[in-house]
Amino acid sequence: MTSWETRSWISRISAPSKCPDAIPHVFNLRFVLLLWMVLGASASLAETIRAAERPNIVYILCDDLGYGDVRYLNPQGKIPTPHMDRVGREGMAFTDAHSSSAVCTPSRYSLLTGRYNWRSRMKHGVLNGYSPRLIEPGRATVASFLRDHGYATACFGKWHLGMNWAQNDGSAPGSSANAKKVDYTKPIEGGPNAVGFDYFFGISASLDMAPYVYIENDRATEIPTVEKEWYRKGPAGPNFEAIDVLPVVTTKATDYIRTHAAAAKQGNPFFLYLPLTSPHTPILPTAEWQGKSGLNTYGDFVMQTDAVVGQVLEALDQQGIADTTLVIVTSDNGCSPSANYAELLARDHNPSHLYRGTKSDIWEGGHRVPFLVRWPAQVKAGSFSDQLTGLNDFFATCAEMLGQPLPDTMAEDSVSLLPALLGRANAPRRESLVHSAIFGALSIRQGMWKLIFAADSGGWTDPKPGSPAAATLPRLQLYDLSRDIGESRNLESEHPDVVTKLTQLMERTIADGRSTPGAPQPNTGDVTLYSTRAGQAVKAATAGDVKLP
Ligand SMILES: [Ca+2]
Repeated sequence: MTSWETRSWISRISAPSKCPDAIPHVFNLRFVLLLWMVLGASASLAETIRAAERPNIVYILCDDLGYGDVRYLNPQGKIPTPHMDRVGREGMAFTDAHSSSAVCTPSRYSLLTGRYNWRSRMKHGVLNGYSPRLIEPGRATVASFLRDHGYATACFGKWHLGMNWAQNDGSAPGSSANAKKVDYTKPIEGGPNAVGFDYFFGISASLDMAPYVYIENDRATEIPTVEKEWYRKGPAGPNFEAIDVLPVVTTKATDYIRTHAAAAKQGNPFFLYLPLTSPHTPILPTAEWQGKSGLNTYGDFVMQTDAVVGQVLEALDQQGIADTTLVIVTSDNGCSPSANYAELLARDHNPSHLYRGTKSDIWEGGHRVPFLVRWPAQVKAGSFSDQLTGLNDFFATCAEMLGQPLPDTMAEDSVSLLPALLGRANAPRRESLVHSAIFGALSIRQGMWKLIFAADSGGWTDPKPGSPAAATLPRLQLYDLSRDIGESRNLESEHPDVVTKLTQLMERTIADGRSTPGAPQPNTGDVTLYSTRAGQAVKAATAGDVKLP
């Protein structure tokens, strides 16, 4: 029985109202038998964990780090990444892992909620630094779930999921995205503290988005009295400098490990979510790293990002909690064109590795991400997994790790990776996985088939959505990734049966409001399967959504 099926039955157990009273007797017997089998299967995994103790969890989310930037996954890569390589060497590397979106905000939504981003109100684009909260009030996150089960929870770094800045004209917080109306002296509602984090220190959105101030819990640490510019001009604190953010956040995060290690050893584990601001723009390596890669400033910044991973590992080692801490290192989307691919390719380094496209695109370069998991107490060192997985699977993985059932209203698109991590996966866990691109294009993977509901890249790579070139192409793209990992040969006209089957699967996935077994759930706003949005349309999009540079 797969964990996917396990979850189905556990969900039913947790929601007895979903089991009709009038089910036939024979079904009752089958149900009891299955219940016994499921509880037995589930308990065996949970017991394994209990025997070891619940792990601390450190989730390092790099920003725009490409699959090909990690040397362990791309031996031809030209950027030294010794610390990420160590995580892989001492743990498990996933080679078919995906962010749910090809851009920042939506991927973070899926990571924390276990629900596909396109079910939220955000159908395209990303938030800015003043956008109101995206995670729906009342919705559980993996952080609130872990906190409810005894974890100390903290987030350090780039939030980028919206927060409700107080307005100085008396309007409700979150009712406006107007920077000029923000009252920085007031508490910020709807931020990390509101969705499950005991503690937060970081910035509102990307490091090139105002306001340029640090936020501690629900307060700005200084009033932005000046203007500064990192790609975008905006209100800034006099003491805030973008180049300092990565080192400052790293110090705070490693201090957190040091101050929570003693409690962790006594059975009070922590969840440390560390969404880094790098190697996203502004590409600002500190003096120590400038010129180090011999490639370009992006290469230097990746090296500095890797060193952050090293500092976290070192803190765990020093505190003697490395064995009982689950460390994940991954990225929220593929590498951005801002890295300067031309410069990097000229030096034989391809951040997208074998994959077509970049951040923003529906092709693999947009969303196939490095995904390394180290947990010495449980995960076999030096192991690899080719299981299809998404960052949205983290929530169900934690739930199964704790032996806790997920109600139907939580983590609707999350499938536990625990069997894979424990080396007990003898079959794929996922039936399918949906990807999304910056302008709202969707695609679905099943096995090695990938059907894209768009004619174009869905993002910034040519042919762009709405371009004359895109208008000449078939409306759909179908690729067989087992033979064509570079998505170069569109097979949609040769395999109409596959197109039909995957289209029906996608339609059902949308209509059910979930992709895991359980009671159907509503989407937040209508979902458009065949996106017709082009870049221009996004510029005039809903307030609070902005296009990236
Ligand atoms: Ca990103």
